[in-house]
Amino acid sequence: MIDLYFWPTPNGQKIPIMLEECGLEYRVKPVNMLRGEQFKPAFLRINPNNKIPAIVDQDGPGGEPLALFESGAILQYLGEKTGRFLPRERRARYTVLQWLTFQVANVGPMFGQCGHFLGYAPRKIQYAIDRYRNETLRLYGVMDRRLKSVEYLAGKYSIADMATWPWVRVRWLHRIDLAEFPHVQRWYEAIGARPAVQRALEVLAKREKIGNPDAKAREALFGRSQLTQSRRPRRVAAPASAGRPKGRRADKAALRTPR
Ligand SMILES: N[C@@H](CCC(=O)N[C@@H](CS)C(=O)NCC(=O)O)C(=O)O
Repeated sequence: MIDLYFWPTPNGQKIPIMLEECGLEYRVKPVNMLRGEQFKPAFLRINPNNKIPAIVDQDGPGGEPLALFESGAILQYLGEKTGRFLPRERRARYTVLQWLTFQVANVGPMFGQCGHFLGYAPRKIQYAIDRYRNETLRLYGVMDRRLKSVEYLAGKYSIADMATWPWVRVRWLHRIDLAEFPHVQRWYEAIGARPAVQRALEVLAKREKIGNPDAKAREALFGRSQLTQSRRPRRVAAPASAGRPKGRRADKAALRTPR
């Protein structure tokens, strides 16, 4: 049994897609990040980075439970556990890992910032909007050229597609018109038609809320909660000249990281 720590967002949805594709048994543990549940000590013990998704595989390696965070690591783990959507042959495997890394290192952060400055920032900052929307458009171009010559990002349907697809699904937030990227459109529709993907989208579907955060969500996601978590407040944006603790003080500070 796999416990899925989840909220219905593009990063979250990657994991139920893979779980459904593989027919793995899982139970959903909602982490309402709009209300700050990602800062609960019990969740921080699973993901000290206070983000969904995370899993606990009760039947991990050696029969012991394994807790994992970072969607890319979780997808690889599930691919290895099941032998599906992550080939063993090295050339094919690294092609998948390359496009998976392309998603987690580029698509996620850049589309995310694009959506932030277009749909979440309390004031319009044109430089930031242009910067991240241009990057988003550039990445759509990379995917479109790739998908012109192959059916799926790594050739065959894989965890790289599962990681990328939910981000294309919320393209309205990034003001992307798929008609400009016909190969991405063909790929998007093929994946969206898969029964496992449709089942995955039903997980907590009623709680899905992208864009227009209310004051509580804004505080949980972008406010001081991010710095204080469940611990004592830290000073925000100390000047660089304030210096970092050295020697034993630094060691003690490191030990305060939630575990
Ligand atoms: N690199 C992480 C990103 C995860 C992430 O950004 N999760 C967001 C939701 S899409 C989250 O939990 N945000 C809550 C917060 O930042 O407090 C991954 O791929 O798993």
